[in-house]
Amino acid sequence: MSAPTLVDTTGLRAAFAERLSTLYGGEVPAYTTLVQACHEVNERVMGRRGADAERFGSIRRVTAERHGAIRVGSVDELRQVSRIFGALGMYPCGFYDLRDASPAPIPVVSTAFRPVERAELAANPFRVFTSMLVPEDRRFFGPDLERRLKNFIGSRRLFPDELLTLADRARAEHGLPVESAERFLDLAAAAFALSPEPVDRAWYEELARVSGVAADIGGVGTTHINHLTPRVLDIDDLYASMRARGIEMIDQIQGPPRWDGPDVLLRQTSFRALAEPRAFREPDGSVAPGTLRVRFGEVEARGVALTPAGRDLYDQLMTEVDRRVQASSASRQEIAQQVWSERMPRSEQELRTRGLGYFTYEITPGADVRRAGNAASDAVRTGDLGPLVHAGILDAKPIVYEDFLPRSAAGIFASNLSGSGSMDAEHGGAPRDLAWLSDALGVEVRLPEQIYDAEAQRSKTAVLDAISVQLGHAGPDNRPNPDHDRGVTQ
Ligand code: OOG
Ligand code: NI
Repeated sequence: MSAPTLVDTTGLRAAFAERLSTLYGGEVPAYTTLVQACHEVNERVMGRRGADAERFGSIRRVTAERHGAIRVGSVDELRQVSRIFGALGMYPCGFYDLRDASPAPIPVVSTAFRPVERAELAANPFRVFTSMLVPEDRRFFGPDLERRLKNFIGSRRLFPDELLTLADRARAEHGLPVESAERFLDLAAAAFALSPEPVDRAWYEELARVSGVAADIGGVGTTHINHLTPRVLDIDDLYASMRARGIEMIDQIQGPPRWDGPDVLLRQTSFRALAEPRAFREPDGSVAPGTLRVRFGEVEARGVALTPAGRDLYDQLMTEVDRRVQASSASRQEIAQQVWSERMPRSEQELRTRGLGYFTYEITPGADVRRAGNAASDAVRTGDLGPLVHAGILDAKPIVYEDFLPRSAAGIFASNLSGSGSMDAEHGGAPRDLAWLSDALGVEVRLPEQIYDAEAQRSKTAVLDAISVQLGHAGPDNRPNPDHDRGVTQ
């Protein structure tokens, strides 16, 4: 007797990422060009750098890796999103407030749904940057518009009940039987497709005067995936390849500059999608054709996750770049390279020893811990792995950054807005933070740095245990100790 085959959580996530990729490629042809260009660049980098190219994730992972972005209108809608992504093993991580972002304030707060465990990330790291409108924020919306927005959003249904029920079942059972899985994936992908429903022109335009993002969220009856981002191993090469293919990219790569030191955090760039045909309902009730530009293309390269101290340094350097850009005629890229070469650690090793980046550790294959002399027992005693890494006994591997950067996100939003919108800074905004979001969602929103830190700590404990075992079981003056199965910690 065999049980019906279950598609487990990881399988559902991988299948969903693939479906969205097919869907988006059908809707936005430039996306397919982008994915093709990424494959070519990744192959070139693999050819050039070999195993080292996989330092931040296997080529299998990187090839399948995507992040998407969606936008919703209320806490209720976000809770439903959380149920659907929960079924895919994706949990809210991080809090991004884009309401006072530059170059353009956006009336949303955001989180990212993603896998958390290293093994899950390695199997498929699909993540979705998810933004929620804040109609209560008086800097953007007056009381009357807030009320009408809430009515509109409150009366729509983004996700059918059947989808939500299947999602709940998948979460409870850690997967779904094949047939239900197919149904779930069909419904989930359909919920993020662009709707053919006519857009109410007057309503859409009223919201667009406040913010293009408010119109995209609250001006239509559905949500949609607005970009799907592949990962690339050399974003400068990719940028040039896309231009050579005739696709107009935004004028720069966001995040850290290209330089000859370690890659940190996240570098992203994007292209503006062409206007897509949409039907509009005119004030007289007639339906007329028109266009909207709501979907675009983005690509990213990822580097080492930074500790809070590393992140502070990164933020300081970005501020310094801004300052010098104001006062100089050199390009932002040149200035950023200069600032980086003055103040950013030149090597991963230095990032680690200065406590600026997160790393995991393993015993270097073939290394003999017992030959490390006192360094090994000292490490067990003090917890300081530095000397063992230095001696080549341990290998320190960077933890890849799995999250987003608020400033880059704001730049991505802004580069795809037609109008600049309007905000009245005289009014108070509605306070929102990570704790507020956790509360509203009824699910803990994790702090990314805590996830990285826990992983680094776990790895450190595991490697110290392994060293203890090797010293304890094979050390020259080790005597069997029946009370102590590891033998060395005293
Ligand atoms: C999200 C923009 C942010 C990123 O990669 O930083 C983002 C949006 O446009 O909805 O996806
Ligand atoms: Ni993005």
